[in-house]
Amino acid sequence: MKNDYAIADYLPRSGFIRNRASPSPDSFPATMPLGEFLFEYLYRRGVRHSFGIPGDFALPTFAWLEKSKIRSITMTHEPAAGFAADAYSRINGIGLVCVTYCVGGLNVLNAIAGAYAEKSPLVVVSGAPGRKDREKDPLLHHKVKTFETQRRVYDEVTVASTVLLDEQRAASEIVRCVEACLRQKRPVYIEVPHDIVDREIPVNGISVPVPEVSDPHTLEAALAETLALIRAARRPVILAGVELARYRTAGLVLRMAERMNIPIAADLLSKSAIPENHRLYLGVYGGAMSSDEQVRKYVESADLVLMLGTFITDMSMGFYTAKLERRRTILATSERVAIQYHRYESIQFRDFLESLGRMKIEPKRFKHPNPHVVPLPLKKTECSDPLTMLDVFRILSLHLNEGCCVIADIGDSIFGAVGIRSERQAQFIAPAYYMSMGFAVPASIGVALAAKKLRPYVLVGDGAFQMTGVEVSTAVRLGIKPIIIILNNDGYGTMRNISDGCFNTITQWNYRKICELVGGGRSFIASTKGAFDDALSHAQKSDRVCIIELKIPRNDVSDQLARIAREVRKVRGGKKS
Ligand SMILES: Cc1ncc(C[n+]2csc(CCOP(=O)(O)OP(=O)(O)O)c2C)c(N)n1
Ligand SMILES: [Mg+2]
Repeated sequence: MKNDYAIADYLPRSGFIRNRASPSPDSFPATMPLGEFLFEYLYRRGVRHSFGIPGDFALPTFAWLEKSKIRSITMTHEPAAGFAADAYSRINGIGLVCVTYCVGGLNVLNAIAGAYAEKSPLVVVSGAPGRKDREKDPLLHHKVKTFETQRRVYDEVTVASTVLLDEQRAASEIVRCVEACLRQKRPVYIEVPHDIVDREIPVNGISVPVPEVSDPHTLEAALAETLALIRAARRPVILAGVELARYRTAGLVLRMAERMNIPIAADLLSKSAIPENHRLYLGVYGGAMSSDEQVRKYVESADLVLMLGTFITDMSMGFYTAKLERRRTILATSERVAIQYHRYESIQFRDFLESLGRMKIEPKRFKHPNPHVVPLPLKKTECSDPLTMLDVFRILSLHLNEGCCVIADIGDSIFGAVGIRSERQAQFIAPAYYMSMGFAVPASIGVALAAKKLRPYVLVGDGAFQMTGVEVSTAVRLGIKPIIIILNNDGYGTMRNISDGCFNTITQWNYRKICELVGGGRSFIASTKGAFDDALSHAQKSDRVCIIELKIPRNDVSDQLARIAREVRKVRGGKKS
């Protein structure tokens, strides 16, 4: 069997949904100061927190932010602000980053690129030189090539951008960008010149763009074809994608699956979009990166795979090891509906899912292939055994419940996390497609602020921790209490398993001193299974930031990483350590 999906072919472009009601234009006064309107509009569209760092060009904008109902969170470094806002957006539905011109805006760019790639709806507001400053094109601090440079760079990582140089159009430009962000679930860029932000701008007459609708004939034809395929299928499976989380349609798909009795697998990016303790849930599918062989076999032997909101990426498909033939798949995303070898355009994702949910279909026969998926409890006799990667995820799974959100960084933290499976429904967030290191510690701040009931559980390698780990200081200052688990395997373990060299060596930090450095939190260190289990129990009872350093043997890796590294070596070459 072959995999005939061309990955680039299925990367989503853009899409529209019906959103919660947009604010009525009449509910604003006729004119408002630009800064006041900007943050009031963002507040009304759901933003409650902003992440960033000010600078002189941005100070007037930050002054309006401070006067608004949005809480401003100052982070230690712009990349961290971007990661925090990205995680916040994934949970809250929209997020905000506020930075200064170029030194801040370009510093946060990598995080915004990740948000674009993984469809996270966040708004970037950047302070900027004033309209007057730009006359005669002087050399002003922070300018790179032209005054347009930052905006042009941002055009590559956003779905809408604007520089608010014209007071008459400023309000409608703000509305256009914010609405594009909400509809397309991707970042937008708003540049605010410092000498315009205090000006009174006309606000009456702003119009909110009308949502696109499905073409009824195309929708009907696609549904008829889908219906016929589902009816004929004896062993269908749903591959639930991340767009179900972004477009808040997971419940819709779950009810449909229940009525039709069709099992569901997730991929690494969408893990936890469907409750993992649901009777129809199989596990994570991703070719060689699947959570177990049973899931892989089930999905690859299904006669129909309904891929709903799924991103088909190299990593989520286990580095070209997934076997999904287009002949037996239906792919529905916010971009298009593709059935077997042909595509339907002009269909709204939600319309397709809602109509599909109304279809009358006899429930399928389904026997769960793997009923004993929850992790084995820790036996007293094994407590003094050295900790292995396999046990890290098993022991963590035993402690998770509905109040936990696991955030995995890049490295074996994310590959091994495929195997996390709890009896109770924990949440999971990871940059599983764009794969930027440094995401998880700052993201825990975004998660904690977006959902007060969720306690973040960060899984981070020693390398990734050294990139953004000092952000624990912000968590301490805000009284947020993530549990940060540092998987210390003495360097870049993932890279070592693909190709080793001195470039994979990093400095050994004394991670226990971090709490002292940032003035708060509790630290633990564990090298046995029992010590990790104890540390987790203590951390769960603690109301402080907790940092647990795990001493992982240098050459120990999760099964998933071992398999993926083997595949990458096959394609790219390289010598394992
Ligand atoms: C920002 C960024 N830089 C570099 C990489 C490439 N990269 C992927 S994994 C990795 C090593 C991660 O090391 P660590 O955090 O210690 O985790 P481990 O692999 O040891 O589990 C590197 C350098 C990346 N994904 N992101
Ligand atoms: Mg490491």
